[in-house]
Amino acid sequence: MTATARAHPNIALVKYWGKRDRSLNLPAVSSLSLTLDQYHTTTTVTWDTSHDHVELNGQPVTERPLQRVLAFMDLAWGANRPPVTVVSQNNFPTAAGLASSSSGFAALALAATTAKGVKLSTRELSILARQGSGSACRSLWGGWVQWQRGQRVDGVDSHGAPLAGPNHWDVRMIVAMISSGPKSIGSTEAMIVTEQSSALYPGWIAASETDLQVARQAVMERNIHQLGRTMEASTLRMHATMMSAIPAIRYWTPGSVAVMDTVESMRKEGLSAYFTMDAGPNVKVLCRADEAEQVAQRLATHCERVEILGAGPDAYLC
Ligand code: 2P0
Repeated sequence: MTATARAHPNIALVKYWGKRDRSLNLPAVSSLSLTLDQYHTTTTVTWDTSHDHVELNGQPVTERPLQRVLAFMDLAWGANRPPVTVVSQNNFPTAAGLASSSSGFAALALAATTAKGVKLSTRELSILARQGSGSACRSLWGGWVQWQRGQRVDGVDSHGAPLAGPNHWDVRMIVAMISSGPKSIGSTEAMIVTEQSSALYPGWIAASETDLQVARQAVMERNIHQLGRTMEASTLRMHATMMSAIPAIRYWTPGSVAVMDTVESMRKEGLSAYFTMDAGPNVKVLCRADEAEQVAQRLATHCERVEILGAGPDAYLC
């Protein structure tokens, strides 16, 4: 009744922001991501313990985050769920816009079902993980992964699907760490405020399908300029949409802007570097593998620290 799984977080190149169904966690748009190599979440699930207990990085999880995990355990088990113990560890900052919920719920889905003695297909695991956190449905696979929004009301056609494995294309994603502290507002809440109040939200949805097609083609053709341009357009459009919400949601800090400026300067000098940002101040920079050291050195003058990451593997049992 116990199992341990590990999953790696993914960074969206074409972003997911907004839901077409909140209870099933169905997205308003399709998205495309790269799973990272060195960061990971390792989670052990043990069913039928004396009482519910959830622990993250050595600390008990309480209140809303605990309710969120236990609701997911209800889903993973079905009716008459027994008490459960979940022990999870991230080897990178949690809730800092570095996609810890993507690796977290992917590892939890795999560990929970395996510990129950059920073997689901990766697609079924992806559908389950999506209901814990949308981006988690992409972290079951390594490398380049697409999440189709799907059309069905029951959500069974809304899951991740591998586009290309981690060895398809040797690029780097450099994390420029501006702050490793938790974000000011969680993504789920921020998405709701955006959907309800941003005048730009319909435009965001209308533009994203083209971004997805262009980015897909760029990945398949290993065209970093086409992918980078599309990635920046997607991230800027997503942030513009949330900045125009009421109240405005702004994850950018002066440090984030300084990193974006540096990326633009490097590009003018001929380097192939492009930025993306998620729900936090940290900036991630996509670049060629052979330029990564040079790009990282330039970024280091503007942030707490930099980490050079590559494409990571599928989620797996430990
Ligand atoms: C993404 N983000 O595509 C986007 C871009 C952040 C910005 O998915 O509400 O934790 O649990 O489905 O997956 C972060 O949001 O949100 C996210 P829920 P999630 O990676």
